[in-house]
Amino acid sequence: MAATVGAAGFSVGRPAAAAADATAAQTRAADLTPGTLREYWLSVESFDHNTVPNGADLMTGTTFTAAQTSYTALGYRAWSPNWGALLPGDDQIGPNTGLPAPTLRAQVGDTVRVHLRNNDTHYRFPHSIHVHGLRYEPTDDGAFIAGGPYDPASAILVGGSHTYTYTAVASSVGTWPYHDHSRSQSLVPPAPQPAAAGDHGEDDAPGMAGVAELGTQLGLAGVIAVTGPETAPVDVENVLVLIDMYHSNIPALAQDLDLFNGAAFLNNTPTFTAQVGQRVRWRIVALGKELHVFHIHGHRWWDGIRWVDAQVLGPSTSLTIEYIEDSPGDWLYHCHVTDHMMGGMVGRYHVDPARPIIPPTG
Ligand SMILES: [Cu+2]
Repeated sequence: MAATVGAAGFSVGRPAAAAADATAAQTRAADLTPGTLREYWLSVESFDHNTVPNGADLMTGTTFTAAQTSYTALGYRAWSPNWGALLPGDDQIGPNTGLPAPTLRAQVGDTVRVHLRNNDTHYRFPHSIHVHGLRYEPTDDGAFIAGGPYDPASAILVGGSHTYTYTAVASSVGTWPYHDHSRSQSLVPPAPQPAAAGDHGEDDAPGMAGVAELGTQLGLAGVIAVTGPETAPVDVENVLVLIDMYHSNIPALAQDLDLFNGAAFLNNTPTFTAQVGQRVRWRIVALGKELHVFHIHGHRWWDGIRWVDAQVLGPSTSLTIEYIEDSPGDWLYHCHVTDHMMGGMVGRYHVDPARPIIPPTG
């Protein structure tokens, strides 16, 4: 989804110092920064999802039934305060379909507060949010290793919630992933029964069994975009999350798939658009266990050292690509690892010519 982000294009909340609820976390955050408070109300949702809605890989002519490419996905979705109503998609958070997760935005000096509720009624797994790039206390790390089996930040049980507090510091500027980092799980064999009331799982075997970050593979991943005083405003911003899914982990899928924003193959993955003359930014993150090479046909950009048209990224790393659009036409963007292209990581990027300048009449 293309988003228009201007210099003043962020929706902002109230100043941190003016927040009404004086919790310990808030006091801590307010001590760290006097900036703006950006508050997000997110949930983990479980829902049926077809990764190849047009049923075809147009590159090879392979066709799929919906059953072969569908599974029960997990996604973070954004709500109005106190989880009142699901938010419509917009240029700031993205489509809010859950795939990808809502884009979280901040400027240096801001406090970011994320309230997360676990509505995973299908798998009934505990879930969490773990962010990269922002500053936070260990108690808001959200990684299972950081606490006990049911640490409130690292394993939010179904129906439960947790509030995470982060700060955007000078070294936070850039593009970062956030994702589920709760305890490992497995769909093969069937997941353990959900804890009964009063059973906090102390006698379970949390250990290393199962698939690390299975929740992330099922869809719980998104982008954090942090801007600073030097960040240029752009006309178009494309957000892309790269995740690979494995039949061995998710038996509902007939084969392994390599996904852009939860979709595989041309015309299922996002079709991005821009116009000659526009400043374009891509914010891309990868999660999982694969190395990727992100390539845009017909374009080059400065990577800080040299001009490139393809860049490597690996698990939990990101790319921020910027250029002034000068190449009209229909282009491919794709992962250049051939197995990943064949598994679905290919998309369309359409660039319109510059609008003609119409001379004033009269
Ligand atoms: Cu790849």
